Order: sequence, then structure tokens, then C-alpha cells
Amino acid sequence: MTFVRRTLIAATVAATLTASFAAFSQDIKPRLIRFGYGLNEQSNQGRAAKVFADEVAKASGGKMKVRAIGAAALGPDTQMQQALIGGAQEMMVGSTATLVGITKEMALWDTPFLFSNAKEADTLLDGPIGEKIKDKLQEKGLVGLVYWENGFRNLTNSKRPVNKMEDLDGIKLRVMQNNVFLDSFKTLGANAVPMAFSELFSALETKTVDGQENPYNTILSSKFYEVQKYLTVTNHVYSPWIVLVSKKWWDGLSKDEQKVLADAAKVSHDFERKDTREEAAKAVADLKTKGMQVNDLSFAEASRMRNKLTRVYATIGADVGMELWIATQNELVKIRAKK
Ligand code: TK8
Repeated sequence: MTFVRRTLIAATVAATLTASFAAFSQDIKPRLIRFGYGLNEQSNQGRAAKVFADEVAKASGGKMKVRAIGAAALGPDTQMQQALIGGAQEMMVGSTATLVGITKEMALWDTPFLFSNAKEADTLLDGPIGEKIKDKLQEKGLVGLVYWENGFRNLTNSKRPVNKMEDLDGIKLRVMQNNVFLDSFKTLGANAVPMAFSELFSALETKTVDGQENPYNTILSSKFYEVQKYLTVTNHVYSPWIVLVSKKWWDGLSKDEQKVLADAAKVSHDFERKDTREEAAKAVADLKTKGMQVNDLSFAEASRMRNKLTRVYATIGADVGMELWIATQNELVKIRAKK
């Protein structure tokens, strides 16, 4: 036997062994699920991602393994959405606002002052309207499992307290990459700039922007209080997060595997709503301790803003479809009549 021939045989044997080992380890290796998110591990988003991961491991007897990857290490929301659609990443949680370019009906949730309390948000998001909008994602290559609470958004900036609409004049305000947010804040007089969340802290720190708007929880967990002096309690919009799966990948799962994910998502949903609300309830006091100066936007000023946004409301109605818009208003009237 020549040296070349012997080497060839050895190489073939090695290749065969590797191939059969790969086939074997496929069976025993857990199915790996990369679950990306934008906030830190020590945030309401991070805590709920962990609950989801633990639940999947438990329910699948270790056959499915969720690797929760935070701090936008897999990219900002918009990039992860594309990775899911292409099948390069399995799961994520992110803002519905950044999904509007993919599914226009998601813009409904961006309507300023749409919900006046958490109960209204829960009823709409977890009811038929929320389900219908979520299902629209499927034709775009995404499966929406549940909505989590990001929360009511409040305004922070490094320039001045915002007591009235005019105080927004000239404030360079970071908004999500979404036309409703951009239009709304421009209409209210701010100099609105769309930007990925992952770039926000350093943009605030370097004063590339003066302010931003996010729920209390995020102002805390992303340490915005270190670079923002003023917090105005505006509650100007309720922001959902949505847990997403790549449809390409989902379609290759067994019914049992799909059920494990759907059930775990429900558990994470219940945990996340509760955890987020508990944290939010204490957050103002925490943020004051951290040095933020807090003021409330008066009801009269919020009404002036609403009025100023009439054109934006009309645009949202046209974009999401009048039928959906009217159904939403009717649903809200029903909830409010019950009280
Ligand atoms: C995190 C974002 C964040 C959102 C934002 O990835 O961008 O301001 O509120 O929660 O989705």
C-alpha cells in the first residue's frame, strides 16, 4: 500500500466516523434555540427571558435548550426580525413598534394615549384584536407567541423639565424606528431622531440626543438616570413587546415541540406582566433616589397634546384600516362602561 493510499483510507474512515457521530449526537443534543433581546440581563426583559428558558428546559426534559442572549448582542430589534424571517435565528422578544415596517397593523399599539391603564392594554392585547394582529405576522415569516409588557412610556431629557408641550421645542429626542413615533414627536415640537435602542445610552451620554422615552423599568435597568436629569411622567403610550419565532424554523418543529414553546411563552407572559408591574410601582422612588427630578404632565397638557395629534390619529386609522381602528375604539368604550 502506498503512503497516499493509506492516508486516503485513514481519511475516509475518519470522515465516516465523524459523520455517524454527528448523526448520533443530533439525537441526544438538545435543540438549541437562540432567543435574542435588547435590554440587559438584569431587566424585566432579561428576567422573563430566563423564566422562558427554564420553562422550556423543564417541559422538554432538557431536549430543547433556550440560550437567552441579551443586550442586543445578536443585533437590535430590526436586525433580529430579519434574522428570524430568514431562518438564521430562532427566537427573540422586542418592541411591536419596530415591526410596523413588516406588519402595518402593529401601528395600532403606537397610538398615543390609546390605553389609560394596564387593564385596557391587557384586554385588547390578549383579546381577539391582539390575536388578529399577531396572526398577521405569519404571512411575513414570523410567529408571534405572546405579548409582554414593555409598559407606559415616559419622557426623560437632560435639558429641562417638560411641563407643557412648548417645553419640547428643540429637544433632540430619540424615538424608535417607527413613523408614528417620529410623526407624533415632531408634531409636538420635538426634534425627533429615530435610532436603535442599542445605540441610545451612548447617544445620551455624548449628548448626540437630549432625551428619550421609555417605561420606568427601562430607565432604571438601562441606567438612563446616569445621563438624564429630568423625568416627566407622561404615560404617552403603552408599549408592548412581542415574543417572536422564526416561521421557517417553527414549521420544522414537531407539534409537541411547538406546544412546549407556546406553553412556556404563556408562563413567561404571566410572570413578566407581574414582575414588570411590581418593579414599575417602585421605580419612581428609585429614580428619585438616583438623582432624577420628576414631574407629572398635567391632564390639561396631555389633552392639548392629544388634540395636537389629531392628524397623526387619522393617519394611524388609515394605515391599520378603519375597521380595526373602529373595533378598537368600540372595545375600549365597552371596557370603560364596565367600570
Ligand atoms: C429593546 C427595545 C426597547 C424599546 C425601545 O430592544 O427601543 O425604546 O422600548 O424596549 O425594544
